[in-house]
Amino acid sequence: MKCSATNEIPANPFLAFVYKVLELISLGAKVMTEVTIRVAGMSCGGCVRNVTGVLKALSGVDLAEVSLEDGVARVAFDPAQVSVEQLRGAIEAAGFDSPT
Ligand SMILES: [Cu+2]
Repeated sequence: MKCSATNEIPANPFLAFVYKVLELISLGAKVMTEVTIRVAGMSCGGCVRNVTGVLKALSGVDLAEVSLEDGVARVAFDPAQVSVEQLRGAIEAAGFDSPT
């Protein structure tokens, strides 16, 4: 005989994960994404502070770490509030290049 229960959380692990994420979102937890963006044109610590500043000024950005040596910015952000394209746009608006 087939079970016809309808109110149970699915046993499928992917669906169980989706339910968990939805539960976290409903509790107010932010889902953060981390990305490494290339930044060209930086030559000193002032440039690093500049890029760090414009990234952190965007709402949705929680963390921005810029490396002059590596020419990259590592950003932790909330994808519901800001996109990678907007992060790159802010870097370019500050006078630097963000090659893909
Ligand atoms: Cu500089």
